[in-house]
Amino acid sequence: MPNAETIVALSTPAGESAIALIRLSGPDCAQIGRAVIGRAKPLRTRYAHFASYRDLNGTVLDDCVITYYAEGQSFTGEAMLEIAPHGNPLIVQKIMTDLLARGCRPAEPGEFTRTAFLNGRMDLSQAEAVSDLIRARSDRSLEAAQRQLHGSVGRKMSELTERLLSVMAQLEAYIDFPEEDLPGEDQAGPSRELRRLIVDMRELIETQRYAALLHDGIKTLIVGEPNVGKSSLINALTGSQRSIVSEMPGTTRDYISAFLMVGPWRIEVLDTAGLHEAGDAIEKIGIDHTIEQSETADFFLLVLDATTPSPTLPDALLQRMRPDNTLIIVNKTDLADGGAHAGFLPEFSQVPMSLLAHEGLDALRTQWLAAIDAGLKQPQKDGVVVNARHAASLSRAVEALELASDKLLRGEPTELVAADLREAITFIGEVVGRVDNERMLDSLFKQFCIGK
Ligand SMILES: Nc1nc2c(ncn2[C@@H]2O[C@H](COP(=O)(O)OP(=O)(O)OP(=O)(O)O)[C@@H](O)[C@H]2O)c(=O)[nH]1
Ligand SMILES: [Mg+2]
Repeated sequence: MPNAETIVALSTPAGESAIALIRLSGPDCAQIGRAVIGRAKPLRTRYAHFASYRDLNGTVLDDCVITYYAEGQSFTGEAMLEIAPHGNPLIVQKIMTDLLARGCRPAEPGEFTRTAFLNGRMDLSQAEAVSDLIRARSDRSLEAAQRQLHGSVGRKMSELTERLLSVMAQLEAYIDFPEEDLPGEDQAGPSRELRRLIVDMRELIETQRYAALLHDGIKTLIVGEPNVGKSSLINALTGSQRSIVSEMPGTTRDYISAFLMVGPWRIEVLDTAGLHEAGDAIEKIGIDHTIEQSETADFFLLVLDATTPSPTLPDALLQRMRPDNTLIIVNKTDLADGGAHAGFLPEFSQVPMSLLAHEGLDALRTQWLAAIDAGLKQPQKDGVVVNARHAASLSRAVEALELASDKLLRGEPTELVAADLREAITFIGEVVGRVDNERMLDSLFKQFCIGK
């Protein structure tokens, strides 16, 4: 559904910059482009015109580069205009005011991408990838967004749809030919393929967890008894004085969080209050917070003090720590060799460290990266990762397939099985936007930035 109006937005951040980019999309682009640079001839498509921008009063606002994209040759599929003046907020504001006076309407967040989707320039998963790409903060999430932008999710949905259609075609054979004409084992084919599809789709749904980790970062909790060096560790990892360090046990009362990179991964690391049984009321609240945070943590760094005996940890915390999601850091090796902890949680890896002497951080990073890589093996061979919206649609598709599979086993009429399969195909279609649901599109594109 093409825009009747021409929309306009500043696509670069507000503020001073070398240049700014103002984008327009819609039917008036060709006419506005010519008018603002006073050109009699039509604008050349995909050509950078360097000219003075004049407002409706004929005042020169700035020298700009103006690029025109003819309908069908642009991001949105409509005629588009990109105006690049100097990045002065005052100039930008004057140009925006002039463009509104010329009849443009301010674009809604994500409206350019939404128009591109509605004009069939991309499927819905690719439109979402545009937003993911802009927000990606780690190499891994960039890679995932780029793959999705290039259609990885769409291709996967086509593959699943093709497989379902082929099962349907086999079933149609039953509808067309009475059962006695077909050998009995033929029914086993569609049934087997259905089970395989269910397994494959469940695996795909599982990758949602991975997508959330890419997006939000791997949540890592630094835990341990008071005074072992937890705050010193978060400071060393982030290269800042994020958390107060002191020789007084119980310095950190509540958790403090920071972001950092470990190899290609984005990590949210949280320093927490020291764990010990006989604390004061405030410390107890801090410890409760730590336990609460542990419920959603993906990884733990358990810090021990080489000079003190091994700790007794709260059960609620211990239950969440496994050898594959926890590294033990034996700190203060400048004071003692840490051998006292050798038998403590023997399946867990230990990294000796002296934060005072700046020793052990590299080894920690190496082991940490290896542990994350091992724990987060690329979920799918083809690297396809789905988001929460995709997973919800796929789950409903799986439910429909399970119904179909049960009906098939019970020997119910093939027409009923086919109806479930068609429903599953509709749900798979939702992932790439073969849906007629304005509300869903509204909520999805609202999360975009303006000008995208
Ligand atoms: N000798 C030595 N002292 C250290 C080392 N790392 C930290 N410390 C000291 O240990 C004390 C406690 O450090 P913090 O980082 O505040 O410990 P914490 O675990 O955050 O303590 P709480 O917030 O009280 O739970 C400080 O005096 C640090 O300077 C180390 O590797 N060697
Ligand atoms: Mg602390």
